[in-house]
Amino acid sequence: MDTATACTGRPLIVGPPELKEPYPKLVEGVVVKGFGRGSKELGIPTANLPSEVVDRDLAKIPIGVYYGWAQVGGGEVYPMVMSLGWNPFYKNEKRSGEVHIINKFKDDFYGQNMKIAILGYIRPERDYDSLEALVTDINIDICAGVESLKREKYAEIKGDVFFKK
Ligand code: ADP
Ligand code: RBF
Ligand code: MG
Repeated sequence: MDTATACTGRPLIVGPPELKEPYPKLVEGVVVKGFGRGSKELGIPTANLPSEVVDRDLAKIPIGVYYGWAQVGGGEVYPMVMSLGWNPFYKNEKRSGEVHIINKFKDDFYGQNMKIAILGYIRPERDYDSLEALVTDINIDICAGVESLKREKYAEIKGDVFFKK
């Protein structure tokens, strides 16, 4: 889908004007295999966090869709959108945390350490009548994430020591 079509229908600047509790939420973990449902084939691969990390570090964060920064293996820091929840469309039985990094990678990076800074909330999780409707909404999330991250207060966090350690 082209960006002009994807980026309509919902507000694109989301999240609070100031960063406050619980943001920035800094979390890291090794990228694990997910459900293998072909997110990659849809053009939206999601790097899944280990369930221990989701259960320990993301227990208090409400389920939903978020935006922030992500870094793999100490490399560059990119924009990301994350789904935290039960994926009602697939009726998962476990809460998962999956991160779509807004960058084209040459190779997979399973087993590598991923650091994320969660910076704001986009929307609640939803159920959908079709896979197409889910993908359309995720593409709007990507636009909203990119647009929202352009605000100045987020640039600082991109350069935070968290990503330099
Ligand atoms: P799985 O069900 O195993 O999570 P996916 O289809 O969601 O499979 O693909 C996720 C994998 O794709 C990630 O673990 C990572 O190795 C790779 N990948 C490549 N590009 C990206 C990207 N931009 N964002 C997230 N993961 C990516
Ligand atoms: N799954 C859902 O069931 N409901 C959602 O609202 C939902 N939102 C998502 C938002 C983003 C930004 C991402 C990356 C994933 C989302 N998912 C959601 C998870 C999706 O079902 C999962 O990544 C599938 O593997 C896509 O095929
Ligand atoms: Mg995945």
